[in-house]
Amino acid sequence: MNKQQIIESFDPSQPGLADATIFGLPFSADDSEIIVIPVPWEVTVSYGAGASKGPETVLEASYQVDLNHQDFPELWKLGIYLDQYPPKLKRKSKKFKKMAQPIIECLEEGGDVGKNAELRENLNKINDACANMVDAVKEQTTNWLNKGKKVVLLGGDHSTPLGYYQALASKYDNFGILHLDAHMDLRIAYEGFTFSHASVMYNALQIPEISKIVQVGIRDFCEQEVEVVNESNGRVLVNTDADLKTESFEGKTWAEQCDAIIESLPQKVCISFDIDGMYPWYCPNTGTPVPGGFSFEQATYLFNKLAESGKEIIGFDLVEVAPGKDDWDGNVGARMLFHMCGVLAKNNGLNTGTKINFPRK
Ligand SMILES: [Mn+2]
Repeated sequence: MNKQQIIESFDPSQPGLADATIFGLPFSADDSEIIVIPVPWEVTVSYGAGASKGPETVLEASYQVDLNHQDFPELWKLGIYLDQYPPKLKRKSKKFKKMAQPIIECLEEGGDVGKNAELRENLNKINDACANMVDAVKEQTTNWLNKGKKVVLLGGDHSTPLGYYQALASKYDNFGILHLDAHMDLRIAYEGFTFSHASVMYNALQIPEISKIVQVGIRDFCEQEVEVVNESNGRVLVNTDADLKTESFEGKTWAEQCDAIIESLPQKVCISFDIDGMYPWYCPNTGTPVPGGFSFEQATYLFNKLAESGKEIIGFDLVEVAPGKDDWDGNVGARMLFHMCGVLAKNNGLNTGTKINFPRK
């Protein structure tokens, strides 16, 4: 069957087919405009665990997402395809995470990893393994970009999109990152791990094509991160949750705040969404939850506004979704992923359909 025939024979009102790809869609990679690269990785995670299961949690919940999205009712027809894991990544994540735990424990007990030959050697091995993960993600992203696909990344912890940014940087010579997160992730080699989840935006700053990082929702940072911001000469802009809330308590609307955030971004934008940027009740099982945050609808409103602003969205990542006893975290992640795919597609001129408007009076 060609793609049109597949679309005509598919009933989007039925729950997705179990053997289908993400969101129960019936398309192959070739027939899909959007490719989702899943990266089941969480080697340098110290506190809560589970982000390596993010992709499977989101996939399981995705079958329950209604395809008839109010803003993007025809998005599903474009095709969203969940790619394979980068080779051997899941197994390696387990192996090197185990190796990392004694190093993290040593530091937590005030020890010096440099004085322990075994730990020192293991730290080097872990940094090499993380560098390989970054390379594998870069290669997989580049392959799909070269085939003309829109590519998005689904983590994994927040260390996973660095190779994705590198791939975007070989295609676009100037872009910004709209970074939604409770954390700045600007630590330099956190706990000795060059590619720590807490260092991803510091590492992104080493990519010269990334001209700006605009952070939103920040409510946890260390002294070193403040220094990195101050020494960035305006390359890192920070909208802390406290500053945004104070302005809103004093009458500034979210619409006005979104306009200011969008205005501060360069023409081309990649979104990096750490799910813990939202209120913790949307992501109770994420690794490092922090009180405060923004709502699901505030995030989607910001993305819709960005899509309509005249800026060009070149990609996005969604990271740090982790499973709990029920499928709530996956449900939120899957719905956010679907919405962000709609924003990306619409902004790139693909046909996502006409917004459904209902009679209200
Ligand atoms: Mn975070």
